[in-house]
Amino acid sequence: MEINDIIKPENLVYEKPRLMNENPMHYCPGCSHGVIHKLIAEVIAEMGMEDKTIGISPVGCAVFAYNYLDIDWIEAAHGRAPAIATAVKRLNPSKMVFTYQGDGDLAAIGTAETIHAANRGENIVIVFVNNAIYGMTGGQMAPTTLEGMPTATCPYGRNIALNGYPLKIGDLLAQLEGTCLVTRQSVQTAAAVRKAKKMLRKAFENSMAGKGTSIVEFVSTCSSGWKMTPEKANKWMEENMIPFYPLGDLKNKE
Ligand SMILES: Cc1ncc(C[n+]2csc(CCOP(=O)(O)OP(=O)(O)O)c2C)c(N)n1
Repeated sequence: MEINDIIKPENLVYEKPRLMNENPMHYCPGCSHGVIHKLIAEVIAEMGMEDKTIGISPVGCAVFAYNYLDIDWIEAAHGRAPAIATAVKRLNPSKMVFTYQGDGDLAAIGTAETIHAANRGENIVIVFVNNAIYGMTGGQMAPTTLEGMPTATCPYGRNIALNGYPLKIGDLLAQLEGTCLVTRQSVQTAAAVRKAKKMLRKAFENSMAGKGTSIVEFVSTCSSGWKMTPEKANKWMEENMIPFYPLGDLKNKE
């Protein structure tokens, strides 16, 4: 029997998104970045925007996002992705423009860029991967680190008196007039992945409809930085991260 006799469209239950190339990913086992990349690739292809999408990649573990998704990319300096996305979208209004940022990138060094781009209502999508830690540099405390959560720079856990409160930047962005969609999603189960994809699609559609800034936050794991197995990290995220960063829409303007 030939392979084409087996792989008939009616037998196909899964196909790698066309926009994802064959480059082996550098992400750690259990990392959320790979799944989120896949969802972005699927949504862009389903919208038929393969040749019209420009991604702005961050500094952080996703610095190599441009190696995996075959679309146009620009690499931003740490935290500056929303400022670059602003220029790219204003100069190319027919393009679909998104940033892809970790919590260190978006909610620490890039706080000003993020807040002002969102407040201006730039017609871009901000994909925000919140793993509560600086992943790439070895698991240091981020603004989003939970109270009591140990990291490389607060080994006894985040101490509010010393380090301040974890920053719910999604809630803050939802208060701004310029945002039309702020939603918090995750990718640890099949159901969560499906929901997240739906909201990602809505965000990209909003950007093309000129509705303002859409932010899709992904509450994520970092098994290496958290020093947990992928399975334990997912459980820890469900038990600790999601109660503090509840999933769902923080704002969804029709
Ligand atoms: C201006 C500047 N400051 C600091 C760094 C070092 N640096 C590289 S990645 C990173 C943290 C990234 O963390 P995050 O944005 O949360 O992404 P993750 O790696 O967790 O996906 C830092 C501080 C840098 N590259 N440039």
